[in-house]
Amino acid sequence: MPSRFALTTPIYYVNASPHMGSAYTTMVADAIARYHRLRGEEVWLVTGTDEHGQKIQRTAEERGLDPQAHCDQIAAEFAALWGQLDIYPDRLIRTTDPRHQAIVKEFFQRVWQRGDIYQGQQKGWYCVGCETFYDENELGPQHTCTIHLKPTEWRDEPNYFFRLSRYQEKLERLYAERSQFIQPESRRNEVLNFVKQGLRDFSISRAQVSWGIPVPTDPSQTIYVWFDALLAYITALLADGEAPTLDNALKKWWPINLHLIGKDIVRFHAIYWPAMQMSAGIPISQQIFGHGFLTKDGQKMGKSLGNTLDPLDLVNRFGADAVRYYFLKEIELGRDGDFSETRFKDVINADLANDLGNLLNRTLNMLKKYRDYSIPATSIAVEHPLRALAESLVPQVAESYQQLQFSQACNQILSLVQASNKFLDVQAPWTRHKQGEQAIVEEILVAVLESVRLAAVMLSPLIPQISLKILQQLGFGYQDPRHLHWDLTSWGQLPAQQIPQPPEPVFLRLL
Ligand code: ME8
Repeated sequence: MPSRFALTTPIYYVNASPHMGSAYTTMVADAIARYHRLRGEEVWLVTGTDEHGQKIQRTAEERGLDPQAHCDQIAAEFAALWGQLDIYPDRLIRTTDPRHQAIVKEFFQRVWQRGDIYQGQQKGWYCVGCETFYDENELGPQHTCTIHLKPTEWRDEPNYFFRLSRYQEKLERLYAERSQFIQPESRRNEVLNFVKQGLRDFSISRAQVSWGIPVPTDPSQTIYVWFDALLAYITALLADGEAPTLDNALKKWWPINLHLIGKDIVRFHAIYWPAMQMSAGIPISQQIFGHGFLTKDGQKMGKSLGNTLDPLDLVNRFGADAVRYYFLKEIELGRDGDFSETRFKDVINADLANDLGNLLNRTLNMLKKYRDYSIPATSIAVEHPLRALAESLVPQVAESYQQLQFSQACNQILSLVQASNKFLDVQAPWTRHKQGEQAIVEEILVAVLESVRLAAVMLSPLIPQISLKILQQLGFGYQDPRHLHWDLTSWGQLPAQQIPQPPEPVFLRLL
């Protein structure tokens, strides 16, 4: 049976249309999902929308819309964006899905029966943008939220609380036993420091928010949007038509292998969420990776600040593969990164149009000129420099993907492409052809085309359509990148006599 890999993006708030920040996490998640599929694993990629709570209620009110109608509209925009970016989630979960309500209620009951929920009085500063209470010392001047740069609101109301404090030791043990649980290391250290200061119980209900799931034991309150949203990771595992029970949801894909999130929500995922799982008596998710921010002028790009970059605009102008490639290669996962259109065009033109696209194009043109345009029956010796390089790179690229080091994977794959270009320049098959060295010319062309083939397969999690085009030009009949397999990265699978398609640039230079 193939091994399984389940991963999630955050469940995005529908307070505004999706932007490049939301697209970023989902593109990364899609690349991870595609890599695992390429390895032959069964994959379940979850994304979705977080539709309850005060922030959404207020946004709908401001727009003069019924909250559900508002949510339907924005959720549809998210779904459409994923298609535009060539991202195909296995489940788009919406927290207003009635099946989700059933899962939340059952989970709440379990935690209630554990004795981990009690009634108390919540006093504190609340940021509606973050849907979070903050301590005074975490706020800016005049009690402003440092993320949203807006005033927080004072709250003093009866709420239900979750006994997080009870899980302090168990959480510390979890972090100690599973050193890879929170990644990257810097985020792990932040969490350890935070937990060391002592965990306090947190309120999991709201008295004045009507747009939410009612507390099963007290319908005058609704469940806190974060408690609700985290559980969407469970609801999203239900098969179509399956009854919404925890047992059903957890039986195939649990525990989730990876929660990919931005660094802004690490605390919820690395502290609250495992404690909730412990309380409900279910195994803990395997890993949480908190990536960095896309910034504009040094500030987090976001819906609330309105300093966003529109992913649809980029896709319409440059195509999905270029957008995916830029963000995956140029921002080392875990670090912040800025977007500049000049840099974007430079990277895409250098890597995709010049290095990769041009290599294929010039080699196929030579094949056309110097042969009858079929792949020569030439086997390439193990010690051939391109073969030796490719064979040493393939496992390194696999390791980079495994470690979520996409930037490094791109550089490794490109080094094969660049070496191939250089090889052509130095070997000058055009001169050798003139000198009648036909066998050598054929060997050069086959070695280069084989390298391009390998590069295309290895790049397919990042630029699936360009990879497919390259392989089709080489004469392969694949119709979908999902038909590829990592086994295709072993050298020597370009069939002799195969007829490539007419050479045509796979990627045109951006102007
Ligand atoms: O927090 N750079 O939803 P959200 C990179 N509903 N990533 C960014 C980004 C930026 N500038 N801006 C946003 C929520 N993101 C909750 C999640 S999960 C159970 C509930 C990405 O719509 C990043 O992944 O505010 C961040 O964590 C996520 O969008 C927050 O999305």
